[in-house]
Amino acid sequence: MTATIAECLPPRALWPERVYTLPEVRYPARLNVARELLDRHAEGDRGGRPAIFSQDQVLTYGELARRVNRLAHGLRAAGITRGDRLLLRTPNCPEFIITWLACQKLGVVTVATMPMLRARELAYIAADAGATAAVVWGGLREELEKARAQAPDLKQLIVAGEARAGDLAWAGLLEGQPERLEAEETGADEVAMVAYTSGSTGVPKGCVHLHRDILASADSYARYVLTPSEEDRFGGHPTLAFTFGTGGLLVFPFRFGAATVLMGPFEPERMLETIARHRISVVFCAPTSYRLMLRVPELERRYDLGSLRLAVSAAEPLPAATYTEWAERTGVECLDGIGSTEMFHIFISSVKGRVRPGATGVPVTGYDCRVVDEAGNELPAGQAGLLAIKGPTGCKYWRKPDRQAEYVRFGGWNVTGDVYVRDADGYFWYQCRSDDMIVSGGYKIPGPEVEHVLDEHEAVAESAVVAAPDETRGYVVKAYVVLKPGVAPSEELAAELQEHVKRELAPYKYPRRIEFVERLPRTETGKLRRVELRQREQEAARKAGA
Ligand code: 3UK
Repeated sequence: MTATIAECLPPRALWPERVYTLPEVRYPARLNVARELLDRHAEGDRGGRPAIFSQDQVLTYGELARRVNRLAHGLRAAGITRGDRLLLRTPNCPEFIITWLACQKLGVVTVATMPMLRARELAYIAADAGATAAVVWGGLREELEKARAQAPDLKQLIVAGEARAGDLAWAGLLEGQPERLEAEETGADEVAMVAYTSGSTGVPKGCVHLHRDILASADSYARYVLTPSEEDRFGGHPTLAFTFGTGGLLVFPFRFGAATVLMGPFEPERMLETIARHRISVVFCAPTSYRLMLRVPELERRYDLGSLRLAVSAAEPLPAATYTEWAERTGVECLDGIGSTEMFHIFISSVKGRVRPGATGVPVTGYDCRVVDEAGNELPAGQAGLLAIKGPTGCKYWRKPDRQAEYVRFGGWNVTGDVYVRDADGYFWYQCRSDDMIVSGGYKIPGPEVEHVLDEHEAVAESAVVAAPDETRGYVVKAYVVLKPGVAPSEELAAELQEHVKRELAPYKYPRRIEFVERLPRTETGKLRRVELRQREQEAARKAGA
């Protein structure tokens, strides 16, 4: 028996306190996110405006609304109704957006999964979410079909893109269906989606977002930081299944009647070409992607980036050096912002014209952000502590009451697990994840701080710094280093890197151990998986001790 939604939500007493300091986020009790994002823009003359650019296809708001309505009728005819959970597994293509909006119109809860996930991970998510149906892209069906053995509730597979004989085809569901459909009268507090974390710190956790949460992110972050208009075109590479992408490539453009530009997998040249060809004005990328684009020779001469008004960087800190080089070469400001799957999107961001390179930025209008100690007391400027957030969005873990109590603490604050310093001017500076703090011989050393310094060395392409168990010191600082092409690893170079860190930072922070590697482990969303390197070190220590 599939669990009911009410059984999967955390107890109300453990919900974060919701803060509505902005008039824009005080929504009526009846609210349907798809009506707000789509139907408002599809009526009358406005329906002729572009909504989605994908390869050589353009979908107007009017056409998009007709397809969404036809699919919604088709899903209903297939027995899928309000409160059901539908797993969504496609690349970044119009079918994702059409399915997502059709589900929202019906009050069906979407559970989008990253295209790269494998059968075991998909089975976990499908079973945990209680998904009874899935929309899957033909080219991504195999792993989901394997997963079905462990996900008994998953009864219907709807195949989009290339379907085979005998499939319940996505395209078939639209056939002969009416082009109009009134959205369900969903509640503002009704569950719209469950987004799974990438699991960079353990098993994936479902994060619930209500109809109002999704709009609130657009009406705080997007409205005030991106100042969008109907003329904007949003683009970028994050998968639509990641809330960074759901916001940047679906919710934000559609909230403001703008267009979204979808593209295939990220490659630096393809991203630059897409910006130029589709006149993208706001682009969303992870910091690594900006660095890769900057490596494209003569990018400023070869690509016309004149349409670009803003670049957004999230998922990992944007180093000052990347910010500066991007600004100098493209003339466009890159706004760092920290967001999370739990909060739906960005809650601290840099603001155009007031960027401090290296800082994440200032609290997004509508959010209250503090740095606190382990007891929840606010710390003065300059002291490192835990980041605590309150705002119109917040963490509600699906079926994880224990994790919920860890995330929501100190009387309703969201505690993200990040260590931050607030400066005297109110800017927030990222230090590390609380579990990336290396304690060595009694010293506290933020691994990422050492990485930044290593990365400044001319021989280094990138690095990852973690704690390695050590008999004398408890732990020591261990650096995994990827060298630039053409640079050969050697003991001399390792010693030189150690000296470099000692010169730039308090000497106790230098990496006592250095290992040269070809590449670093990353999640699909581009995050460094330090957890994997930590485990490797634990394992090695265990073997050495045995
Ligand atoms: C880290 C950052 C420093 C930080 C995300 C924008 O990354 C997103 O969501 P995830 O759930 O991870 C959340 C964690 O990632 N992080 C994200 N951005 C930054 N650290 N500087 C940054 N700018 O540890 C945070 O707790 O995968 C980002 C929008 C939506 C998202 N889901």
